[in-house]
Amino acid sequence: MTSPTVVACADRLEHAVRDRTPIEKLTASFPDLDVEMAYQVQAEVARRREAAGDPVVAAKLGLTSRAKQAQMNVDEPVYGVLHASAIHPVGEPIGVSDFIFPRVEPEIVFRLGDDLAGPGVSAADVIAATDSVSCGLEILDSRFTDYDFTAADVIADNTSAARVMVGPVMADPRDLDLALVGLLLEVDGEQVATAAGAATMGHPAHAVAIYVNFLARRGAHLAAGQLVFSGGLTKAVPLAAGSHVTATFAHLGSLTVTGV
Ligand code: 0L1
Ligand code: MG
Repeated sequence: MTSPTVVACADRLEHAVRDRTPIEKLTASFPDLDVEMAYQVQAEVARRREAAGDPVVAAKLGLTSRAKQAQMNVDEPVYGVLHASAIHPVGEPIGVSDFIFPRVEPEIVFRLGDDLAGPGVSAADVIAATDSVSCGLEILDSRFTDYDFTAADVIADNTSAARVMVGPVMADPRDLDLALVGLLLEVDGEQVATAAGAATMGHPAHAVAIYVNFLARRGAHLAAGQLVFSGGLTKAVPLAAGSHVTATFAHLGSLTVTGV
């Protein structure tokens, strides 16, 4: 049976998304909410969305770079899921009023060709199981007042997942050193950050391997065909109406999101 705390937290998060209104962080009302229970809350909200016809189609890693960990004051990676409704068409603007605190971050996206199951998965195993890699943008949205949370809060909140975009270039990861793939992030033509793939735990495939081994401890795995967002390479930048955020990657092309 799902615990009353998990149900109550899932209810609050669902209402926050529906009403586009921030809520007090869950740990303020439920001080016993730990990381383990937070993943149960995340799974409960995902289960409800799937039951409503919105399947999980991708996985996401969060807080895999020091830039992101420092920005959010949480020093461990966190994991979430992406539903079909989260995949946003490239070139279509994002209505910022659909969200509470929309922010954007650049990521490297893996498209799996084979199932990936731990334990003992290495970065080389991840590369071997990957069909292609692309550039991506994640549009985050925290459901918590002042975008302030603990690790347990943000895990329960499905790691602030809101929307994602995937670039059209599909590169073979065997042809690239993903650790050295460079990235330039611009807001309205102004450079705001630079990074390389190594920002995500030394190598994006290493970050994915750690995630797959985490899943194995929970009796889960990644399936062929899934997309995996490997985590923001830079800190996230706010998305304002009328502004354009562009990420340009070496070898993987570029993506722009426009706020309206
Ligand atoms: O994708 C992420 O890094 C999500 C975890 C951090 C939460 C956030 O920045 O909203
Ligand atoms: Mg992210």
